[in-house]
Amino acid sequence: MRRNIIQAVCVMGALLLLFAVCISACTGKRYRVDYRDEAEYVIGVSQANMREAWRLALIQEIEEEAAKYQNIRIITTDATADVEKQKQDVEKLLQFGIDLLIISPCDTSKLTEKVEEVYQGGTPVIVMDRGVEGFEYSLFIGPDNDMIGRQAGETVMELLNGKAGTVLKLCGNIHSIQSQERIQGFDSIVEKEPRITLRAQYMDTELKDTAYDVVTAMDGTLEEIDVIFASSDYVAQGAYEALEDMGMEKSIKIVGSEGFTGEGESVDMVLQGKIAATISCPTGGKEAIQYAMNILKQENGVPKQVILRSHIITKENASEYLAGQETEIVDNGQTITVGYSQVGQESQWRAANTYSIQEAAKEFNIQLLFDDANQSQERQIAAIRRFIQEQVDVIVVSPVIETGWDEVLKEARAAGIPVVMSDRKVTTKEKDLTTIYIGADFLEEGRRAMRWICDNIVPEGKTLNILELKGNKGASPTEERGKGFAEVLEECPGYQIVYSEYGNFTYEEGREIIDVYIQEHAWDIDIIYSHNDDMALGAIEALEAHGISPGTDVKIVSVDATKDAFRAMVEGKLNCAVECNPLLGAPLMKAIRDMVAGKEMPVRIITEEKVYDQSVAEELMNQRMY
Ligand code: GZL
Repeated sequence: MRRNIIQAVCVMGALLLLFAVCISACTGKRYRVDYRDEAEYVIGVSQANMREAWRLALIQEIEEEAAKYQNIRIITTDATADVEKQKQDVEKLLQFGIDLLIISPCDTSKLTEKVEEVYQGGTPVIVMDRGVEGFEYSLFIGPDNDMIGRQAGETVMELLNGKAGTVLKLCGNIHSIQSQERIQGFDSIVEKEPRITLRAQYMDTELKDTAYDVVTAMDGTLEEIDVIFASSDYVAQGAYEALEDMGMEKSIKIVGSEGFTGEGESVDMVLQGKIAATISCPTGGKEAIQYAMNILKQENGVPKQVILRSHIITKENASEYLAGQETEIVDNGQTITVGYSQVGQESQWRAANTYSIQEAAKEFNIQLLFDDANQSQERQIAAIRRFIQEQVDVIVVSPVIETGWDEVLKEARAAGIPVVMSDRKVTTKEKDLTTIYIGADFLEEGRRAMRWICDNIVPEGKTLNILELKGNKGASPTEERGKGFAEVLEECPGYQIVYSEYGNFTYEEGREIIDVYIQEHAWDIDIIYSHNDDMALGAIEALEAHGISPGTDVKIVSVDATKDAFRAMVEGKLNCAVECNPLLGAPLMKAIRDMVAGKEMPVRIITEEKVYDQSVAEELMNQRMY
């Protein structure tokens, strides 16, 4: 009897499976039962190659973090450094029915189209380490390779201690964007010192054996070398072993990069005095899974880019660095007190930004001491000093201008209070006076404005005159939107900026600049580029007062993309709005809670932004959140 039941169940099971396969064959859909099991989410990971130790570390970190979640499954592919294979890997992962793709591209430009296709097809994409061109992805997580190079350069300069010397750059994967950025950052520091002679040995791979062979082959010419900068830790290890076999390990110092921990790895070698230093290059694997879950659960506050922090690891701080890697992240939900110094109330963007911060503070259990500086740096500095006296847990500043903050930031550091930069950046003489920057990529916003002009306003037989309405002098959005715009302008013949004036991001001053221009010149402007909507809207009022039709007689491109800008586009008075997202509250407060809980902060978190024009304004206007 029992046997008959078992047989019947087997037959039923086989029929069911056959039925499922038929369904799958008929509908063309892979039946997920074989890949999903009980997982709620399947995450595909396309790795460029699994032969580089850093890439293996990335996969390991992803898998370790994913193991903390019961409801996700990871499927990993190895492109073996082959672009075409990586494209096939991505296709295969999609056929498995993945819910999100994490990809570390073999090659930035050659994988851009495939990443765009997946993202635009509706599958969220997290790009890691090597980027892709443009912004058609959900999130980028990676190190700042230029910063890693600069930190290595600073370390080499300290090792030479102001003396003349010869430095050998021993670099692999020279065609990879990260090697190029690291070398660019390194050279930018070392080339400042004329007494340093730079030599270079470039290799096709970053394997230890390759480095060993290259350095060994240099025997006889190594005598003049004082320091070797190795573009990865395994190159550093290969160089060290070669020098050791030639009895030269004491006469030549080595600086590596990647900062692997574990027995015999680079941090261990630093502790043993084998290499002088290494620069950490975090993989971001843990962050990738954490953000993937935010994306899959459609939580708000997911940024566009997370740039990870790298550290200079020497014998003096290596033990502290290792201890920091083991820090347990504990957020016991306690109320955190934050002193926030806001620029002022100069624009609608600012009003939305302030509202977003105040609302998010409530959501994240943050007690907010909020000061509005009315665009006065002096008042911001006074507010920061008040926050220090009140011993807040964290200080946040949206600085009205970039410079003049060193002294008060040193006071905050002396008081042990971390300072977060929100919305705008500062430039300080001393390093590490601030923790993380959360905001926009102003350079890219400027580029996007001019790219839209180049694509949509075609010079017909004459050079088009541009009038630029600038924000307040010295503010990072003003300087960088101007710089980004000028970069693309250089690539686009047929346009010229004929007038450029500071309008301090206000409606009134935007209007006033146009009034003054019209009084002093015959109207000869074809395009107005405004650093924000408020100045653009003031300019529109002035143009209409003088009988000039905004949006037709003169095209107008603005930055921010507030609801009033959408309204002006619907009315045909504004032609393009480049988005600058003011809703920084959620990512800011999430970062503050993570920082207080002991999590290492990225260097910067960049928000998601798009470009809008009249073709989409009516459809999207009512969806705008600010
Ligand atoms: C940009 C922000 C700028 C806005 C303006 O992040 O600092 O300041 O573009 C605002 O609208 O006044």
